[in-house]
Amino acid sequence: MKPAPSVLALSGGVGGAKLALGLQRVLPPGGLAVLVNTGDDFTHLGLRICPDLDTVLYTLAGVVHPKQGWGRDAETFGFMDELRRQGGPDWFLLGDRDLVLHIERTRRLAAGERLTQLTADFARRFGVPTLLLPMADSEVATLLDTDAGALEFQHYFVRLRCEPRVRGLAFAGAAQARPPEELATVLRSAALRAIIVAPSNPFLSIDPMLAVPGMRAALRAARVPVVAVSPLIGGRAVKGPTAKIMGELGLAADTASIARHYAGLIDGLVVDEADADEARALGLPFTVTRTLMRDDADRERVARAALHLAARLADATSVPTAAASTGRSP
Ligand code: FO1
Repeated sequence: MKPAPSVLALSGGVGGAKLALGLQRVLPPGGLAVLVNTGDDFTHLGLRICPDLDTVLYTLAGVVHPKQGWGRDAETFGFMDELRRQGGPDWFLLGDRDLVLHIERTRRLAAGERLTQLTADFARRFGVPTLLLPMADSEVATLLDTDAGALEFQHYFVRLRCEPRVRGLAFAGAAQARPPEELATVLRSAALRAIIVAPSNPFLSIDPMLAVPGMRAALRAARVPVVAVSPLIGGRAVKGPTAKIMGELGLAADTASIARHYAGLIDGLVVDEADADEARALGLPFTVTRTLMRDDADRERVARAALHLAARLADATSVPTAAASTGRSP
């Protein structure tokens, strides 16, 4: 039998997946569960597409496109070429191998399977030892209120390349959504030692999860340290529109804004060396490392930094954990 996960990570797409891979590499097989944003999901060409789930899956399976950070490596685009020839919508790239997951997911959902179940089966078939959990089985859609009108996430992100100015965000369907029962099992388990919020976009990737009723309370009720890895390095996002959106929402793109955004959820923050001075002024436990994750050594280093901070916090509050009694990281 697989061991119960000792760590739960919250992740969006590319950046979060890198930390998830670091965590998977430093923990024993089965030691990690990843709760994944599904607010980016949409139905396109009749197919149910779950980009963040697939990005995390491909990354943990070692088959992600190394440069893009999403989609498959060694991909071909025969389908897209033919779709273009037929005048179909070609703004969202679907590789031939990648297409199989969308087709299978759509078929299995229509047959009545839950997203959580079929995602776990995909992970098993890819040989991924980590438990992948969508934030909800029902559909939730991140909608952006922008100067170009109301936009579904992928239209804003891919079709319009994040160019419109964002005025606000909404998560359609979130109020009716519920965290999957499989998440409750992880959170109630005595094996759980830490919850790590990956350096994903707090507004686009983490907030949709926290918008699911009961999610925030369930995470806190686990009574383990919650540690976030800041998505900013010296006021800039490694990839994606985090800093741009923060500016558009009237927030300074700095560590203090990230800490304030996660207030009430997190107990500690991992920041980049460039942000060490800023972090010192926060009054929040923190640790410093280089948070840019270019290779596996980087991913493991950031993963270990987050786990060590969580273990330190568990010691400090004398939450009885194995880490506290043995001095090991979770
Ligand atoms: N991102 C792009 O920038 N362009 C694309 O055409 C694109 C297609 C795509 C297809 C499948 C998939 O799983 C992801 C895809 N992504 C694409 C990435 C995706 O839009 C974003 O990484 C996430 O939604 C943001 O986390």
